[in-house]
Amino acid sequence: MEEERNPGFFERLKMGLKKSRDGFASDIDAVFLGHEKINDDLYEELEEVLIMGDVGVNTTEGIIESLKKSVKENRAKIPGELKNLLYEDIRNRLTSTEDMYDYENKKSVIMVVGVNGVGKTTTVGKIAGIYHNEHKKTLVAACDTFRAAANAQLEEWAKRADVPIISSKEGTDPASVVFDAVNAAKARNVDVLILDTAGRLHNKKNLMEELRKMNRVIDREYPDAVRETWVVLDATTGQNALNQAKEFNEVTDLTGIVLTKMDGTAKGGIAIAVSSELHIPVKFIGVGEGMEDLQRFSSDDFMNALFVTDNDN
Ligand SMILES: Nc1nc2c(ncn2[C@@H]2O[C@H](COP(=O)(O)OP(=O)(O)O)[C@@H](O)[C@H]2O)c(=O)[nH]1
Ligand SMILES: [Mg+2]
Repeated sequence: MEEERNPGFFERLKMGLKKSRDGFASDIDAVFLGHEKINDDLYEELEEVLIMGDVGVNTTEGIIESLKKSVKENRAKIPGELKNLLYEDIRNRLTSTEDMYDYENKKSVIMVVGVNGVGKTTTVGKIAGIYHNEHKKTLVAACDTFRAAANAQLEEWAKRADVPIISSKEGTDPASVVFDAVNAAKARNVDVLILDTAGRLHNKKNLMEELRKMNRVIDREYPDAVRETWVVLDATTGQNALNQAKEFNEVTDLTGIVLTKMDGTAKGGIAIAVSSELHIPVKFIGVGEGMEDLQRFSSDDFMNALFVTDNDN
């Protein structure tokens, strides 16, 4: 994986996170620069900046509390030390697990869920492109049969990614598209099958039924496949994104998060909030509309791309 990483990769991430660097990250930096001592005033300002930056009240409180403890343990005296403790704390909250990409070495089915407009179809297309470039046999399926345009949009992406697609007609039962897709995947010895779905959270019961039905078809038709279910979250919607993830997690077992439109927010803290509160790893991060603007998530790269370090000044 590492050797296939293109050299512009980190630069692209950094560019995509520019708004958050100039906003959220430099606001944090300013708090530390504005104080000579670690005191209540500093903690209060930091708390405010974290909450304003979409880290959310719960996670922010957790961070402040753990910082106060670390400061005691480490006998930290100056704001610079506290800043390093903060970065360390944030890094630890970015959930990543050793096995989070294990499915890539097996036959897998990735179901992509999320509410309308968050970037599901785009994400399916981009991920298909990534896997195709990595020489994995990839298939996508248009299980969003709610809107006629959804199928056409995915066809466009499939063409761009140079992967085959199982198309569908508006109004078809999504479970029957799943049925066709998993059987095609088995017959063609596909490595990764990616399912685009319709997001209609306003009717939770319907959605739950629909997801359950699709899951049942995969369980029955393709029991050997490794199953992944990812919720796509639009970073520009802030705390709403967190609530959406929670709701989807109630109706299906999420194994991953895709955070899109990070390029469109100045509040990069949402990545910290979702990771810290849901304990589900962010697997991919979207920083633009193009094919190349989706990457596997690395907490180290994310930290380095987002936060202002002394070398930057
Ligand atoms: N700026 C930006 N736009 C994105 C990103 N991901 C998706 N989009 C845009 O979001 C819009 C909705 O995407 P779509 O895939 O149709 O969402 P869906 O309704 O969830 O399938 C499209 O205009 C995409 O180009 C991203 O990472 N950055
Ligand atoms: Mg769509």
